[in-house]
Amino acid sequence: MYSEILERIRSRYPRKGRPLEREIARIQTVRNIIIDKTSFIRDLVRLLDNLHPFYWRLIEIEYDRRRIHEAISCISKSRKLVSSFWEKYRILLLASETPRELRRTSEEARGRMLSTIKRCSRGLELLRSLVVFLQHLPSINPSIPTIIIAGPPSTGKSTLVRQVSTGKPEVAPYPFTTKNIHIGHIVSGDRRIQVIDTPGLLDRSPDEMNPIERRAVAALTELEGAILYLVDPTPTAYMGLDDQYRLFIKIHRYTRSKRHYLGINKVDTAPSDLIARAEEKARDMVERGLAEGYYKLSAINAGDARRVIQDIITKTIPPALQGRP
Ligand SMILES: Nc1nc2c(ncn2[C@@H]2O[C@H](COP(=O)(O)OP(=O)(O)O)[C@@H](O)[C@H]2O)c(=O)[nH]1
Ligand SMILES: [Mg+2]
Repeated sequence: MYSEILERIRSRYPRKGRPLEREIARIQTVRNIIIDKTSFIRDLVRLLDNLHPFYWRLIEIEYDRRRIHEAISCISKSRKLVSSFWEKYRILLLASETPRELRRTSEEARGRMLSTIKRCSRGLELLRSLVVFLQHLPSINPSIPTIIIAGPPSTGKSTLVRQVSTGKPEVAPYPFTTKNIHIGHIVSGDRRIQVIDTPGLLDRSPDEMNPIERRAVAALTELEGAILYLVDPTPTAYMGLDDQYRLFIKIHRYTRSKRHYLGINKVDTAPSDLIARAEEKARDMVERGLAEGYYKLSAINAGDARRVIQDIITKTIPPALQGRP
């Protein structure tokens, strides 16, 4: 970034004209290029000032928040200094009495401008990479209520998200992980809700995740809304029922700040005795304070899926937030 500034200065450097005008043009060129190349930080500061904790948590997976603030402060100060050097040295150039003094003053001005920005060169690199990172964030809108669907593989999470979404769910890479986030949007009148599925994350135990994945899970808990954990009561399931509830307890441990609901899925095909067993365990979770409640549903049935999501919204999201994008 600093080398880009030098490169740009070299290519734009005024070499013609009478000595006084030329030297003034030279320091002005240096000033303009530095200001121009660092102007992105004004938008960045505005953005960071209003950034939702969800995105801050994602940023903090890879970046040190203190370093970001130090870099911003370094660059803001340099910008002010460079502008004040420009004001001051322009007057000194005008007052120079000999060509030698003119040249020396101009050199000094350029040297001081460049060295103030050079001191921030690492910060500049950092912020530039942060800007690129911010441009590639998943299109989750943290100010819209979000229901996160969790549960072991094959319990019907993707089916549920598809069923309740208005339109096709979006798939976005989840930063710093090899995983994707699937975002379903529900638009009902003027209300908007997001339903998300995180394959490879909330379908397995956080105990077995790497630190980055665990922090990616933690970031999700900043979103307003609740977690719906699906279980499949049938013995053909990927996991036995006991293991499915054990996994729920583990996921709960890492997402404690959220409200949790259980969804006993596939009631259209599951034998009634197994549904009853799943229900018994769900009641146990509610009694232990791990879940707010449970539903029996069939995610392949759109009406059923919507009813469950709607009920969770009504129960967990304050009316003031419902449908205020
Ligand atoms: N019978 C029945 N099958 C379902 C239901 N929901 C999902 N499935 C099926 O279960 C399988 C796994 O579903 P999927 O949504 O991919 O599960 P995920 O791995 O949790 O995302 C698919 O074959 C679905 O069609 C349901 O309510 N009833
Ligand atoms: Mg899936």
